[in-house]
Amino acid sequence: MRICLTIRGSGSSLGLETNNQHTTNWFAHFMRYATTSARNCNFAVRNNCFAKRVCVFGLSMLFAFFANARIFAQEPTATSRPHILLIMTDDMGWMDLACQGNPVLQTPRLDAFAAESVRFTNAYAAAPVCSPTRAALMTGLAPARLHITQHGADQPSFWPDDRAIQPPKSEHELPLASTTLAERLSDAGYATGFFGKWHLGADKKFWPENQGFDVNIGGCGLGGPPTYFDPYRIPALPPRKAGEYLTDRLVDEAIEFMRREHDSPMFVCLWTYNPHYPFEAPKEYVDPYNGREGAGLKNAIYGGQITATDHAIGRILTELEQLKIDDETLVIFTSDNGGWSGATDNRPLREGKGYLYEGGLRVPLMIRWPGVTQSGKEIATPVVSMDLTSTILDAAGVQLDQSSKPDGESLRPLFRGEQLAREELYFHYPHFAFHKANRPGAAIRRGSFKLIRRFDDDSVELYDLEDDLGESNNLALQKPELCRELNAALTAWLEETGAGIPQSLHTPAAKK
Ligand SMILES: [Ca+2]
Repeated sequence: MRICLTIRGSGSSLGLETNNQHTTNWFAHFMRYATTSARNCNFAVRNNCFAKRVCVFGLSMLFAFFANARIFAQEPTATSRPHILLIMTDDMGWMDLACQGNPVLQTPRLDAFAAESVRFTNAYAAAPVCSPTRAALMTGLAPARLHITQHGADQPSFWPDDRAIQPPKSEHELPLASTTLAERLSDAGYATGFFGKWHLGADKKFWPENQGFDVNIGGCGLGGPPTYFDPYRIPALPPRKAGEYLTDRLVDEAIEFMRREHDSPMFVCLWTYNPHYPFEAPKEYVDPYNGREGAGLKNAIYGGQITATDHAIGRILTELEQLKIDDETLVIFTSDNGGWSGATDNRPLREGKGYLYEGGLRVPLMIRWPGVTQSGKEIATPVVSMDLTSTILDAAGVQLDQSSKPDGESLRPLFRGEQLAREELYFHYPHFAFHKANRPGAAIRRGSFKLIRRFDDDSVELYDLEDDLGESNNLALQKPELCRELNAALTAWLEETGAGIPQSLHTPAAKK
């Protein structure tokens, strides 16, 4: 009989070969003890995997000597499964962190995390508004394919009276028939916990506990919290302590889950309500920003929300260290769409939430995957929310069947210095946002070029983001051939995904 035990985080395994079942059972018990002892040892460099391996190997050899069995060592395997901590903020803009270049906002914990991570400089949300990105990340499928393309239920109050087109119907509930990331990881043996904003169905039957999560704290149909202070009036979050701040509470709950479950693989989704409207933050976080409004800060309370969020996320990252699982946890940090221009300064990007310009789509993304990512590295390859789904499944060793056809790719090749297979990213937002100021459209990015098509008049805009990050110089007239090529690719993608397209209201029938 041959058994082997993996030292999580190091990716290494030690094993034993014997014909004696009794010896095998004792070895399993012994190795669990040895591994725990090694993890708890106070090495000079606590996360020194080599030291852990030496310690476990020494103890194992001792056992083998007495048990008269043969010990073997195994090289790191692709089946080592990390814990997964997926943090997604709500409406945090691309420029809303100091490490992203914001000159005012104080985000020391996320800046430190960025320094230990790979930072993606061309990361995109699947959509410029909430729910579609959430659905995309949870399924690995593009919002256009899911027909979940609007922030919650679309409604007449979002439609300008003088509109030339009528937006298509958008689903706003993630169907129970969808196979979610949580369901796939749960099937693979992960404990699954959801903490925060869900926004994928008002009816309880669509909430996280019915979409693959063992635990749901705060996830419901709400797109924003009625208030950030307890009592929150959030259906899936009972009051606890009057005046407590929402993000602190969610992190407390996530930490409690981690303390309980970390002996086996965990999938922890912390999807903060912050820094989405309403503007509310503890005074101690707001005070440093009072009077500092200007470039990089429109609103002192919003600044307080960002720093409060940074502080809370810092606590969960510290907890990984205290549980001694930071070197065996894949941590991903991102946002669900660009910053809302009413709250934050997205410059140098154009516009914000609800637009297909970079301000609406581009988001922070940092990934720390011990043994896989290099600290402090930056990657400029354009990536999108669905890639995170594929990356997580890759890390967990979950194989997708052919029928799943994910719209993302695992980012692991990029960490090895290789390229992704695809050449384009596509976006589809055929709606008017809550602010009604955008034009419904779709977009394609290939290389440094981005083409946006407007559904109201079928016009296109073309930008070279390498030279023109602010999308101020429309090259459509100068590069008609490239426009035709990108527009044709966009048409083919919209057809392939079965995307819902707005209808013209200027037909003879409609004019009557
Ligand atoms: Ca959002």
